[in-house]
Amino acid sequence: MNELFERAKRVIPGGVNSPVRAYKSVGLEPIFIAGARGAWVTDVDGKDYVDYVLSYGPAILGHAHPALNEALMAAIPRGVSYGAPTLGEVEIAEQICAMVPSVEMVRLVNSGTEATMSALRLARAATGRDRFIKFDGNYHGHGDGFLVKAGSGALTLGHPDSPGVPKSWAELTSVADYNDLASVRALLEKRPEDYAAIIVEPIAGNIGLVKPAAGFLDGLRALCDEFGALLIFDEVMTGFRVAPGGAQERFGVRPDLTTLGKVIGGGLPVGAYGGRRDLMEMVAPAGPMYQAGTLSGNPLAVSAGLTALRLLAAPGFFEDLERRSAAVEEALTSAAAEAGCPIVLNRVGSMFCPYFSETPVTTFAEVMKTDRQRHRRFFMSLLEGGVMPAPSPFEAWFVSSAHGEAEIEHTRVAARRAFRAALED
Ligand code: KE4
Repeated sequence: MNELFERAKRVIPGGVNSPVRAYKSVGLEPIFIAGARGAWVTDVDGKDYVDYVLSYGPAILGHAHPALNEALMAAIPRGVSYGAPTLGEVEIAEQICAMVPSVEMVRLVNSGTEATMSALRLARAATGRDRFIKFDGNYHGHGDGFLVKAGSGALTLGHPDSPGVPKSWAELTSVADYNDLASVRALLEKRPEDYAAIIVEPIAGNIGLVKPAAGFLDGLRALCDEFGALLIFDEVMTGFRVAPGGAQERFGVRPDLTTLGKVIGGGLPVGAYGGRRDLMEMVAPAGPMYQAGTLSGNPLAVSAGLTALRLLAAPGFFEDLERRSAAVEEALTSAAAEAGCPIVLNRVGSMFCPYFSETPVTTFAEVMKTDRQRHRRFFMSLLEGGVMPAPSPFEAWFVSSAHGEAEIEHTRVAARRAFRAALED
């Protein structure tokens, strides 16, 4: 694998097409994957792992799901991209509007980054205001204005504020503390007429997993109404993951705009933004706010996404996924207890994060105090044991409907050893 990485680094920056894959934060060389099926991935040396990365969220049905394979095989002979509207795009838009409570209209794009960039532009167009508020550690893709105290790979690599973002752009981004409504009000009161939007991960999945405190999301809704800003839920990670209608269904808070990605494409490149009809009617060609994309609504990606969403919408899917996720949580927490290794495991549905901490982890500041050396030793031992979480203490783990008893027992055995390894200071 080493020679493949050396070869990759000669032609790809850092040898990877997305920084978090580089394994830098755990001081290892990245594992190259040769294939995947169900809950398992296989590396280029033929080693199998139970996968908790799941492509950072999309593979909620497990890898190479037969129904998705069938949909893709049927779509390919029809040609893969036309640059023209198709029936599939109407069907997936109807499916999204049926599943996500606040979405009355939706525009497909090709990534979560495009979705958040477009939603922010729409909020600015609708309000005539330029500033917006994000939260420390929240990650909304690599759009310039969002790379200010960003989470995920930006935080992992220690570049939460990236060079190359014009100062004048970063200036329009205000950063508040997650779960701290007073920090939001303070910003709004300083410039009561200037904020177009508050964008938030309704569950903070890019600093591991931090849940919204009781009243936090409702509080943001009220603050937006009080100051005339729009509330954007970035559900790229939580959408179709923590409930059929995402976090907004789970927590009962209605944003003005929602961004989506990951699961929506069934593993193929699909993002989307949607919400109130009066706002979405402003998007070209219906309205003046311009946004476009050659491959937006791509027929191949839509065939996979539509198949995936229909499977998720089936009765009982999320109850089954909750049972599997609870079993994974129990396997990890009991393994940690048997090893005498104190952890805090934060979970919402089928996304979770085990932190090496003896006290609750409910804010970004508390995440930053968790023990990363223990995480690194834990991670390395898990890999040896054939279990693959994300290579960063700032990424969530994901469970799929393909994670069964065998995978969970395999995880328990590997985790027992890994928690003991974590303690070997
Ligand atoms: P993409 O542009 O990577 O499709 O989506 C950006 C994005 C937007 N909003 C949220 C809440 C997200 O979690 C993401 C992307 N998530 C990371 C994983 N934490 C992507 C993994 C990567 O960068 O390789």
